[in-house]
Amino acid sequence: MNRWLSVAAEVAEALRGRKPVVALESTLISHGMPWPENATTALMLEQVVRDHGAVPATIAVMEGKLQVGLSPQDIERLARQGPKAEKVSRYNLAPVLCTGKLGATTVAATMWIAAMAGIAVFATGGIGGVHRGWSDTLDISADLEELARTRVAVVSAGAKAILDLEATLEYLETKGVPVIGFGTDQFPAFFTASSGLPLSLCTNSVSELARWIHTHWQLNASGGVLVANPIPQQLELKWAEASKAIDMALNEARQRQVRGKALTPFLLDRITALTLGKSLAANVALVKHNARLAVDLAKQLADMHSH
Ligand code: PSU
Ligand code: MN
Repeated sequence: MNRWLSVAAEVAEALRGRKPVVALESTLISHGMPWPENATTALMLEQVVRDHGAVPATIAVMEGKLQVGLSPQDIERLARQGPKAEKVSRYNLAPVLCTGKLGATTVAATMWIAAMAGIAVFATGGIGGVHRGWSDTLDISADLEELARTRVAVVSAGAKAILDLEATLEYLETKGVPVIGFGTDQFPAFFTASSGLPLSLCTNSVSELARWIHTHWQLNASGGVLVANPIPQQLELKWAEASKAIDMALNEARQRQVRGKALTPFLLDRITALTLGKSLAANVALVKHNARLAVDLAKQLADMHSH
């Protein structure tokens, strides 16, 4: 095994026995949510995965290792450090590892590490994507390139609604990434169940979902699959409220010249304040919902591999 990889005993045992494992990311903890909701959410996600019969593997960079499977103490440390932890993507993973800093992994870095460890399913909130105004800034999340290159199924509530969702879908199509709506034929918009953008791939069945993913990989395709699982309707934000808060937050970011890796955390934080915490509650609910689906998907894929 890779000398940089440190896999928790429980996770290693599950992988050896071809039992279902679900990877979870850590940027969501340190940069995506405030203390203490970030800690309670991260611990709750692990519990949801366990309760439904899979092993959780939260991933981060710690003590000069790619740590796959964290202790509750590790999770609390990441949550308390918050934005002081490095936000790690593909471009800075090696340097952060070498300097021994605490690193919170984005979707991109988490996918990469999960693939190294042999984990096929990963649950997050919403992936990064093509930012609005991309033609001036060229700000396109490395999450999309990672989906193009790394064989992991990412269960998400779509891409974050702060983005240019139409351009994000176009980019994924160009890169050959299947985007599969689960229980919907529209691309979800993170805080809300639908963006109004149609998806041509959709299914209501986890076994069909697993079959499509398995077959995609059997064709020797490189790259991941994006599962788009909408937030349950009773928990979603109202579109008008969400889009108003997003527009206000985007304006503030422009005025204060917040750019690059700071942009997504800034917007999420401002939207939480502007919606009086409602967007945070929706974010917690949607990741939990994704973790639940990821367990079922991991079980199906594990079954297919053991036959
Ligand atoms: N999903 C959430 N909250 C988050 C993220 C995802 O519900 O904070 C994080 C993921 O780690 C994702 C990152 O990779 O936001 C995107 O950052 P950027 O736009 O800078 O690539
Ligand atoms: Mn960016």
